[in-house]
Amino acid sequence: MPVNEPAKPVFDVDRRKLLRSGLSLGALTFLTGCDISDNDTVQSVFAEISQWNNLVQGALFGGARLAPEYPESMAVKDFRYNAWYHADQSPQLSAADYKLELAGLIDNKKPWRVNDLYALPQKSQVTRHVCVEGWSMIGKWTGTPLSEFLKRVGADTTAKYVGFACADGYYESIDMATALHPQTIMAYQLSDQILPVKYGFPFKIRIPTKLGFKNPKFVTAIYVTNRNPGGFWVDRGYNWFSGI
Ligand SMILES: Nc1nc2c(c(=O)[nH]1)N[C@H]1C(S)=C(S)[C@@H](COP(=O)(O)O)O[C@H]1N2
Ligand SMILES: [Mo]
Repeated sequence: MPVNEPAKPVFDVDRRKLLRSGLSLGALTFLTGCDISDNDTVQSVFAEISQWNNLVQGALFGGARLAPEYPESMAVKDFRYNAWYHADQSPQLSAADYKLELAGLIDNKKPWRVNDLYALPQKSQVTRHVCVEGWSMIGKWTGTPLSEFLKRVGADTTAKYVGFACADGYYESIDMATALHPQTIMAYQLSDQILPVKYGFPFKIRIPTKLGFKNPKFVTAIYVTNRNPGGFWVDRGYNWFSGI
């Protein structure tokens, strides 16, 4: 669906990370000897820091750490919506026509229909969604562990990345450890209701160990690859790993 190109958030986002890591812009100028008023140079330095963050975060968080889960009473019913466009512009996928496409290092690439997905084993979890824009909210999501699905379709789980394409042009990717993490689910329901359109019908990938933007909605394709596919916001400057 055609949507407006969002502004590039590179500078702000990475500057915040930089400040959190205890380095000032002045110290950075000193260390790198580069002119920080030159935007290209600034962005390439931030890109290097972001790459370093991927490595450090991968080492710190690994694949095993569990996100906190909360009592059901803490789950917010009227969940906040977010995307770069208004909710009523959300892609409306029809359950009858929908097909989840599979690609890359997967043995059985037969597309999946909604009913077949919804018939898979499911679990519920109450976790906190944290958006990089500065809000967070606890919700209850229900669906199939992505690891279970990847096993069923014969995905090569020794590959490095799992990528997702979405009906609104959004895309994301995660490391295999996160894809196989027990709390990473294909979420069909929010607050015990089939996912309403704006929240990503027919499903979103819910990853409570990652920032909100790494939780793609309206997923239309899943692929397994050894080449990092990047992501919609990642390619606009956010850090790829973005663990929480
Ligand atoms: N397809 C798609 N997925 C997306 C987004 C989007 O714009 N399109 N936005 C991301 C961001 S930044 C957030 S915070 C969450 C918001 O999910 P929600 O609308 O269920 O709260 O979806 C993420 N997944
Ligand atoms: Mo977000």
